Amino acid sequence: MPKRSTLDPSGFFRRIPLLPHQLHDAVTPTRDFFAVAHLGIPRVDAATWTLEVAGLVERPFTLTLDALRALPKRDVQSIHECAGYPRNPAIAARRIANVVWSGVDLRDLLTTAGVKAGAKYVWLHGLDHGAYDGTEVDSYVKDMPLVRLDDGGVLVAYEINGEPLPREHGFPARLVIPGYYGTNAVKWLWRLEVADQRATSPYTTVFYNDHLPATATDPTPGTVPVWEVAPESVIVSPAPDEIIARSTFDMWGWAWAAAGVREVVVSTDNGGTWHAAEVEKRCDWSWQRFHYTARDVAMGTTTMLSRATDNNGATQPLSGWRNHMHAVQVRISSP
Ligand SMILES: Nc1nc2c(c(=O)[nH]1)N[C@H]1C(S)=C(S)[C@@H](COP(=O)(O)O)O[C@H]1N2
Ligand SMILES: [Mo]
Repeated sequence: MPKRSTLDPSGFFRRIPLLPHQLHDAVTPTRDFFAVAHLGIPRVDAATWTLEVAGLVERPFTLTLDALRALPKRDVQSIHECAGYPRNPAIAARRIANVVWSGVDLRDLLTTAGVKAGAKYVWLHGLDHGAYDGTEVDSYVKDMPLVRLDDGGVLVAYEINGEPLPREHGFPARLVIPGYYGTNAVKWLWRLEVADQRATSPYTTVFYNDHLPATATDPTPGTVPVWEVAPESVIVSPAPDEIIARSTFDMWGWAWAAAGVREVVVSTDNGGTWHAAEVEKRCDWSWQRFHYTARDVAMGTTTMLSRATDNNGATQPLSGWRNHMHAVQVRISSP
């Protein structure tokens, strides 16, 4: 274990995200980026910080920050989305941003270390410690299946939007797994541990596990880790409670999914009828802009909805899950 870090502040920390109608920028400025920390914000001295690569590897090693920065650098644009409440997946928190991360490809580090046969996961250890929801830990620990490395883009990131990571976002380095929920993007990273089984931390066994619905044949189907981001979309314009003095207007927003979005449909009559929106291509794991010109919308109060479908055919439910549809109520008035 490293020397125990000082937390400043200690305890649960968050910065409120932009609301959907405030997400004007394709790349979220760092000052507008939401923040979540369960245990506090460690003070980390860049001069003494090191990253260990250990566990089921042939050649364990330790890197200083200078040594990490000297390795080949990669940029990846990706959505970054909080999975919401660790024990309640039914709430759509919509803490979402889209940023450019820079750092070292985890594949390169693990190739240098030489992964041993039988290894299946990498455990990601953060320097923060303490109690959350009555559970005490020495380190915030998450895990990732090694097969995720085949899709590329997994970084030990030390920059966001071209600047060093701010303290609250994980200085000096964090793991970024594009397409995975933010909870897996371990900040203040100090150890990567290759293993043949899932991590035993409360953050991988209790929190951030979805309970599968019981079926007639399987009354206790168990849980699935909160890893890949499910398809989701938000309406940026119009804004909630906007008064629109015309029957034809533009509707646009962002759609995203780990697998990429293949279709977005929108409704201007609370789900009565649906229309295909135009969807832009994605860049790396970014969100994708969608756009629709609404025509001849009846006067009065109405609810707009958007629904994304990903490249695997998965789509958004109307309610009751973290990725349920975003609804925006507006009023169409006479010009
Ligand atoms: N070490 C550590 N990493 C962490 C967390 C944490 O509490 N400790 N919170 C996770 C959660 S739930 C989210 S949503 C993201 C938030 O990242 P951000 O604060 O940079 O937006 O960090 C993740 N990584
Ligand atoms: Mo989160």
